[in-house]
Amino acid sequence: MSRRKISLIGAGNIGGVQAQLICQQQLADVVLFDVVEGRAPGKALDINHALDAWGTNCTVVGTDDYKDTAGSDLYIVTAGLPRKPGMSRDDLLSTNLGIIKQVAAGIRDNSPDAIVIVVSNPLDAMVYAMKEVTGFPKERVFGMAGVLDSARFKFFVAEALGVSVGDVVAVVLGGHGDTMVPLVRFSSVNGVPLSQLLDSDTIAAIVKRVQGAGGEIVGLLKNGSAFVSPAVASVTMAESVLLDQKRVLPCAAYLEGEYGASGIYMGVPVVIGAKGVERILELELEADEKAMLQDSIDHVVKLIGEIEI
Ligand code: TXD
Repeated sequence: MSRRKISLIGAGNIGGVQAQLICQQQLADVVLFDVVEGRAPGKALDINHALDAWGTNCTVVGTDDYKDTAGSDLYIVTAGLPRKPGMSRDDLLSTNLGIIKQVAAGIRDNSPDAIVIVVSNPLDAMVYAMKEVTGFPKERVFGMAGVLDSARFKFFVAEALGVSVGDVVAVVLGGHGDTMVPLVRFSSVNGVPLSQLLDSDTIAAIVKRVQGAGGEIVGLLKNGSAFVSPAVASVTMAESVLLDQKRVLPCAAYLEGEYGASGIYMGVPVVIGAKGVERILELELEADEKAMLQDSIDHVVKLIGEIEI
């Protein structure tokens, strides 16, 4: 029985950390792909020289040829430009759409049965384009955003309360952008509602910081965006697929009526297993939560409407 195979399309800041994490966790052999000459092979060699210390036999191959990705069980796609200070994720649409179309064709033509996790921004639109160009069923194409956004929410709550982040439950719905919806009512510290632990102003400030956390990091780094936490979040999703863990995670999934939306990708709670998105969980929302989510749906509909496949 051979080891599983994950191909990482994009060997930039996030791709390099993803390859490292997958090897360290002995999840699969890795093919690291990039169009910049030498970038993938160079990072592959560097990571392979750490395998001994990690006690793993998973290896990394670097390439710029999609044929080397053939037969992959899973792809994680970070190909595309990151934001610069002052840019919104949506500003990346036209450039990254062209890249994603190219990537989708490479995946479709070499691994027609693969599962694809998209990371590239603007996330909800890029996942949509990936599904449209590959022609893969909706359960096999989904996006990473909510796992990162909820991790940010958890951290800010833990920091405010001086508690372990592992004891915080935080839920974020909606598009991966300023209209994302941190659901305070569904968030807690070991079942204790946030409203019993933090005053409303502090909660409101945390919600706002979660929505702007990506931009906060872009502003600090000046050249590039968050990359360790997105790598960890996407590899967490990959692990749930490869080990069939049935994790309940917030992911950008294709909606066909759920949450009152159809024909778009958006962040919702899903069950992730060997088949990909195996189930979408519908939460009962109150009027104010529904209104916030509708704003997010409207924004994603508008963004996807700008896509020409
Ligand atoms: O939560 C989320 N989904 C976001 C996603 C969190 C953080 C970053 N987000 C987005 O991921 C970000 O806005 C970018 O669109 C992607 C990748 O971010 P990263 O920080 O890894 O960008 P880099 O370091 O520029 O790496 C991108 C790589 C780079 O090496 C390019 O040469 C390569 O993508 N690239 C390509 N690879 C394959 N095929 C094509 N056509 C291609 N074009 C560029």
